[in-house]
Amino acid sequence: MNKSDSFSRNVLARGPEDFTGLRLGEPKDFAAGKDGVMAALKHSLKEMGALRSFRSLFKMNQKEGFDCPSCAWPNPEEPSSLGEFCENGAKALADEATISTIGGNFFSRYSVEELSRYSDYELNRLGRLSEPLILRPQSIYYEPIEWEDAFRLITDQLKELGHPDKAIFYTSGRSSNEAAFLYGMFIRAFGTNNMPDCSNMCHESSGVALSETLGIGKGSITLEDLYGAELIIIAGQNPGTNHPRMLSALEKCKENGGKIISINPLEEAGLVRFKNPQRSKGWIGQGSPISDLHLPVNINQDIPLIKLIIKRLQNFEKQGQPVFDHDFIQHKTEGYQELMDDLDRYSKQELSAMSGVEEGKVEQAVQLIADRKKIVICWAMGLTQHKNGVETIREYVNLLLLKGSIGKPNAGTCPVRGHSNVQGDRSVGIMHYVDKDLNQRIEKHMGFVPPAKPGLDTVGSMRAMHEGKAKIFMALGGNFLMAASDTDYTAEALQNCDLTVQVSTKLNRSHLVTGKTALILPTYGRSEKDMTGGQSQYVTTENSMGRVRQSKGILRPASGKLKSEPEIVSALASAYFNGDHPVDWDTLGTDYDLIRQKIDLVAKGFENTRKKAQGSGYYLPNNARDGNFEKLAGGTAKITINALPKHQLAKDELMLMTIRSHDQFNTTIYGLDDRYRGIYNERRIIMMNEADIESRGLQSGDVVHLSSAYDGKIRTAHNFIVVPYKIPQGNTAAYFPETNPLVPYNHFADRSRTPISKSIRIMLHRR
Ligand SMILES: Nc1nc2c(c(=O)[nH]1)N[C@H]1C(S)=C(S)[C@@H](COP(=O)(O)OP(=O)(O)OC[C@H]3O[C@@H](n4cnc5c(=O)[nH]c(N)nc54)[C@H](O)[C@@H]3O)O[C@H]1N2
Ligand SMILES: Nc1nc2c(c(=O)[nH]1)N[C@H]1C(S)=C(S)[C@@H](COP(=O)(O)OP(=O)(O)OC[C@H]3O[C@@H](n4cnc5c(=O)[nH]c(N)nc54)[C@H](O)[C@@H]3O)O[C@H]1N2
Ligand code: SF4
Ligand SMILES: [Mo]
Repeated sequence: MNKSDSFSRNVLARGPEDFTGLRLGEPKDFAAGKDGVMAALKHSLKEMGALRSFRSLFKMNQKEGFDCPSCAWPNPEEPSSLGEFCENGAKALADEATISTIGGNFFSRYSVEELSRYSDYELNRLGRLSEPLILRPQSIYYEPIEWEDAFRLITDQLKELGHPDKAIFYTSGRSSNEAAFLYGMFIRAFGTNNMPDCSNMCHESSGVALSETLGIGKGSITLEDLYGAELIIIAGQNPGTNHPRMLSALEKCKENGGKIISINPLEEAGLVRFKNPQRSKGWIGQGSPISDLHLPVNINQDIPLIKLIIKRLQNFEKQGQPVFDHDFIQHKTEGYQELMDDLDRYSKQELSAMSGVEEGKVEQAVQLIADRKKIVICWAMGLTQHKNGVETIREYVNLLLLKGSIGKPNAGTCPVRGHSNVQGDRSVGIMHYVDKDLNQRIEKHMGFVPPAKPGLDTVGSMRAMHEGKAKIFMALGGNFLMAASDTDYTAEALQNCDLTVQVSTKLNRSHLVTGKTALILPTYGRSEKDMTGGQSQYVTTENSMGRVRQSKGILRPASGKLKSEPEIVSALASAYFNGDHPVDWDTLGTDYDLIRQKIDLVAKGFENTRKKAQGSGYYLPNNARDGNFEKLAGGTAKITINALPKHQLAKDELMLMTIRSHDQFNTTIYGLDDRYRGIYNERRIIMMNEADIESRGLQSGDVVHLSSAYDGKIRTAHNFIVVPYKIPQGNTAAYFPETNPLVPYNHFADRSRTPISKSIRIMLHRR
């Protein structure tokens, strides 16, 4: 059986016989509460049993415990002893700490071809990977391999490559600072900057926009800033599902008199009301209202909406009622007058029609903004994954700068990060671009000269593999095949490689669509006790707000044959250099304190991490938080001019955003329900406005194929059930990763190169 045949037949063309039994209910108008606690318990008990569940859940996000492996939301200064986790944190833990395992025995019975027929949900359910495995060139069965042999095989192939740039090293954002640092150092010592990471598909647009305008690619606020904000705007983010404990912070803000505006094509349950399970009233009462105002913007029409809001604010100014912070604008920014002049080019009617938000609601938003000075803007993938993701974020930053809401308490930027340590991985050196200062510090403190040529990001890597220019792909975590755009293209790219290596905890489709030879190197999860080098080790992570903290697993590892990520990377480096390198890889890999010492010297802002990461940890420096823009040209923050989006939808086209259900973590599918949206037991659905369903002669429950047409190429995702949903006309939503085959590999955000996963032009075809 040809490995590539099995892929296209089994994954991309799932038929109606694969439907799992859709049930529709009413979308919820609150998040969490009793149902959330029950769902958390159900997953925990099923996967881990009672003892393991209770031991681990109450150590998660506690000072002496381990960091939740799910999202990057920060912990409060004093975590609650009642538990500092949410339903989806509990699911992530249960998923990682499951007692089911699969190893050589299992893989001798199921070929790669047979496993390819499993859905992503079924693959994940098989359990934890328990030993290193190899898929040899002529075989369709994975078989066990000794660790040393695996390292030798990788080393031999790396040496035969001819040029270091023919290798690609991906990172997903779950790796610790220690693992990511060692990995980044090994890759540079090997000789390339080909370090795509999940950020490229995620918050890269935020990084680019914020660096340009405020001089730092991270958010500026702390968790406590949210409590006292006068106004929080939540745009393009679904915190009830993806950052559930954020709702506790929003609840506090409301209790302190703050207001909340949500900007989103969907009215997500978590943004309506929150029943806080840490409080008794969260169990029995109505819960706390969250949003004061919801603006149902059309997909990717945030720029016209914000321009309209700024234009109306400008009106107050023209009438002699100042609503902007002129002192701040004058001393700390540049570009004000240009922006004001530029606004004259647009009519209110035009902006209003594009945004799709009714006038009365825009007026209410304008009033809330005009009257307040301490404003926070939070956002996630709804802003970043568009062709104009960078501009969209810059437009929101304009609003903050005009209001002087940067560099003071209770105000600022809050790009809410995805993976639990995606921000830390960047801070310690996972990046495809070259930072000259970092390179100098590497040379000084690590004793080798890192490459000066920029490397490949995610879309660049896909292309290089597809064109046969890169032949080895290694991944520290993640599921590159299903996360990246254009699934078919990415599959072909990976299959072009001579060797693919995945350091993983659970089986996923990237293990089944591989290079000629494939390796699976199984590793610990965050919750597991790490006794590398015979001593109890801990790692550190950086949360979404830039605080570095220790994380120490407590559970018995899934198998005795696992290695920690730092040990895997150092053993690989040691096998590769065989003693002939200035870095003592072996010693580093077995004593994480030594890695932390190197991080302090090499990564910017880290300092005495060994001591300072204890307890609630320490904040890395942040110029935007301090209101210091000295390092930007002219020493000022930048107010920018951003063009309106241009989509030119053809007559029959609709706009599609690919989003997460409540029962998944990225490509890991925990279950088949999207409880808050009232969609149960099926993932292959498309949410549509009733009028769009009707005008196409369709009905709820009909099955359609989705296709996108870019540059003359038609891409299709088969068999999706039509679900009527409250979404603005012309807009649709479906789940990622099932819809990734529709996202063209060569369409991505300007400058950040993030795939356009939230604004894909599609057509529907009856089955
Ligand atoms: N449980 C769970 N937690 C997670 C994850 C997970 O998969 N599961 N993933 C993690 C990761 S890596 C990330 S990056 C984050 C993702 O967190 P989110 O960004 O919240 O995740 P998405 O489901 O992609 O949701 C995007 C939201 O943006 C809205 N939206 C889409 N397009 C637009 C637009 O053009 N304008 C506006 N204003 N809104 C828009 C959608 O309706 C949706 O509510 O979550 C992290 N946390
Ligand atoms: N269409 C569309 N595409 C998207 C998105 C979207 O919204 N729409 N979102 C994008 C975003 S924001 C992101 S961040 C990417 C996510 O892209 P990735 O980070 O590549 O994907 P994940 O699904 O998070 O990776 C899951 C796998 O990681 C492994 N894993 C889990 N924990 C660990 C660990 O502790 N160590 C190691 N070594 N491995 C571990 C498991 O084997 C698991 O199967 O997807 C992107 N793709
Ligand atoms: S909010 Fe995020 S980090 Fe906190 S427990 Fe939930 S999933 Fe984990
Ligand atoms: Mo992400």
